[in-house]
Amino acid sequence: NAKLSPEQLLCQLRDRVNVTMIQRSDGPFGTSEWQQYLPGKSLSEAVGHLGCCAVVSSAGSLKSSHLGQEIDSHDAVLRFNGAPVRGFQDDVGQKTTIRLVNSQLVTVEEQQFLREPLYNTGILIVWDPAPYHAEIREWYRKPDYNFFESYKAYRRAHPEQPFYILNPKMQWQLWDILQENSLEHIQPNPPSSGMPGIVLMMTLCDQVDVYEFLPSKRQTDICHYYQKFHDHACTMGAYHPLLFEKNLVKHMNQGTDEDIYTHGKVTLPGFRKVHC
Ligand code: NCC
Repeated sequence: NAKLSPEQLLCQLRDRVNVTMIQRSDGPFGTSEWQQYLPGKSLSEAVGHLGCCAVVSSAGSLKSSHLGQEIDSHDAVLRFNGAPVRGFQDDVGQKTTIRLVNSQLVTVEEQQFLREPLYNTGILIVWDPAPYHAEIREWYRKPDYNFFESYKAYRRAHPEQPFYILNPKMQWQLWDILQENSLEHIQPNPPSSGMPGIVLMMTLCDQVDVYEFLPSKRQTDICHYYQKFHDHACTMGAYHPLLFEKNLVKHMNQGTDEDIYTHGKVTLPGFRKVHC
C-alpha cells in the first residue's frame, strides 16, 4: 500500500498545500481596478482564531439527520455552493461562517447568485479550476469559467461582505497528494469543493468536524439534502476524484467509525495542533 500514516499525511497537507487567497501581489491582480475589488483584510484577520469548526457537505444523507443543533454548536460553519439553511435548520443548522462556491455557480447561475439572499451571509470564497500547476497569469487569461465580471458585480452590490478568490494552485497541490496516496491513477481533474473546504478549515481552526462527507447509515443516492434529484455520482464522484478525497479523509479521521455510521461525522485536527 502506497499510503502514508495518518500523521505523515496530515504533515504533507500542512506543509505542501498553500491555502491562500488571491492578493494584490498576484500578477494580473495588481492593477488599480482590482485593488478596489479584492478585500482589504486577509481571511484569517476576517475570521480570527477559531476553535471547533464544522464543514457541512451537501449530501442527501443529511436529510432527517437532526444534526442542526450539533452543527450550530461549532464556532464556525462552512457550507458549499447553493446549500440552503432556511427550511432545513433541523438537519443542517443555521450558522454560516464561510460559503465556498465554485466558479460555475458564480458564472452560469449568475442571475441567481447576484439576487439570492442565501449568499449574503458569511464570508464568500470562490474557486475555479486552473490548468495543472499553471501560473496565476496563465489561469487569469483562460479561467475554466470566466467568473471575474460576476465577482466584481457582486462586490459592487455587497462591498462590506468579505469575498475572496481562492488561489487556484491549492487544488493541484491537493490533487498531487491524492494521487500519491492512491494505488490507482486518478482522473486529472481538480478535487470537488469538499476537499479544499475541509483543508481550508484545518488552517483556520483547532479542530474540524466534517458532516456527511463520509456517508452515514443514511447514505442515499439522493444528490442533495435540499433537492429531489437522484444521482449516485454526487456521492461517489465522476468529474471530481471524490472517492479518493473521501478515502484520504477517512484515513486521517481521529473520531470513531461509530460517529461516521450514526452522524456521518469525521473529526480532523487543525494544522496548529499537528506536530511534524
Ligand atoms: O453538489 P455540490 O458539489 O455543490 O456539493 C458540495 C460538496 O458536498 C459534497 N457532497 C455533495 C453531495 C453528495 N451526495 N455527497 C457529497 O459528498 C462534495 O464534497 C461536494 O464538493 C462542487 O464540488 O462544487 C459541486 O458543485 C456542483 C454544482 O456545480 C453546484 O452545486 C452549483 O450548482 C456540481 N454539480 C454539477 O455541476 C451538476 C458537483 O459535481 C460538484
